[in-house]
Amino acid sequence: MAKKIILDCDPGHDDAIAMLLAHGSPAIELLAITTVAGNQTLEKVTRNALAVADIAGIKVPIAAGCDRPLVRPREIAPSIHGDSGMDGPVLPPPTRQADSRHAVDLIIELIMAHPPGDITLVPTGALTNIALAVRKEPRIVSRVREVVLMGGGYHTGNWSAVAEFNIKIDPEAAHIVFNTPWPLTMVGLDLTHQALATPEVQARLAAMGSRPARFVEELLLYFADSYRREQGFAAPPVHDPCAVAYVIDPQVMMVRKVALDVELHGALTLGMTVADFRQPPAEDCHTQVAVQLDHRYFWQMIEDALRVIGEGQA
Ligand SMILES: [Ca+2]
Repeated sequence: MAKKIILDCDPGHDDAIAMLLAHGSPAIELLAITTVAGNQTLEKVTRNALAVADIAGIKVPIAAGCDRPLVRPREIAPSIHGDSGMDGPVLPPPTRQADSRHAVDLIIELIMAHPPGDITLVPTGALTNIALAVRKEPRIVSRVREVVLMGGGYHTGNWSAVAEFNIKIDPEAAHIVFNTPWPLTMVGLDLTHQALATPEVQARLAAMGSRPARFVEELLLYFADSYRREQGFAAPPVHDPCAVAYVIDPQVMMVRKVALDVELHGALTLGMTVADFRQPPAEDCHTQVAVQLDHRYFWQMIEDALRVIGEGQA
C-alpha cells in the first residue's frame, strides 16, 4: 500500500525535485504540500510550489505556513537558489491559488483525520511548521507514523562549519522536532552529499526529453552553477528528494540508530545536529541518521517518477 505523506518544503531547486519524486512514485500517496520560509520568502517559495504543481499535474492542497523562524530573524539563501528561490527554469504564473488554511492547521487536520500510524511527515525545509504543529496539537505526535527529514549532518555543515541550512535558520524549531519522541530519520548532508547530479545523471535526464525531465534538467543546470561557485562542488548534491526516496524504499540508503540533539547556544556551533556515537543507542532511542546512499538506485527512482509524470500517469 502506498505510504501517505505530507511534504513540508521551501522550493527551492531540490524541493521541486522532491515534489516530482513524491508525485510520480506509486509507492507514495502525497496528501498535501505545505510551505515554509527558508530558501526564499514564504511568498516566493509558495509561488514556486504552485508552479511546480502545474508542471507535474499535482492537484493536492498546497498551503502556506510560517513566514519566519520561531525566534531568530529571517535568513534566506539567494546565493544558492537565486532571487526567485528557484532561478533557472522560466515558469508561467501558477494557475491556482494556495489553500486558504495555514500549513500548521492543515498538517494537524490531516493527521487527526487519518488513523494513527498512517501519515509520514517529510520536511525538507526549516522545521518551523512542524514544531508549531507539535505545540498546537500534541496529539499528532503519537499519530504520525514517522518523520523523515532533510536537514542537519553529523559530520559536516553547509551554512556554517558544522550546521546545515534548514537547521541553522530555525534551530529552536529543530530542537522541538528532534526532541519530540516520534520515530525520526535525519537525512542529512552526510547522505545528501552523495546524491550528486553527475554529468552521467544529467545526460540521462536530457535523453528523456519530456517536459518534467527538461524542467529538472534546467533546475540542475542552475543548481550546478550555484554549488560550483558557492560550495566548490564539481556536481551538485540534490538534497531533498533523498528524504522522499527513503520513504519510497528504505533500502536506498543505510541508516544508523543514534541519539541526536540540536545545539542552541554554541558561539561556533549554533544549529549543529549533535550525534552521540560513543555508546550503543539506548533502548528507547527514537532517532536515526542516514549514512550511505545507493546512488544508482536513487537516480533510477527519480527517472522512473519523471517517466510516470511525463506519460501523464501520476
Ligand atoms: Ca528545501
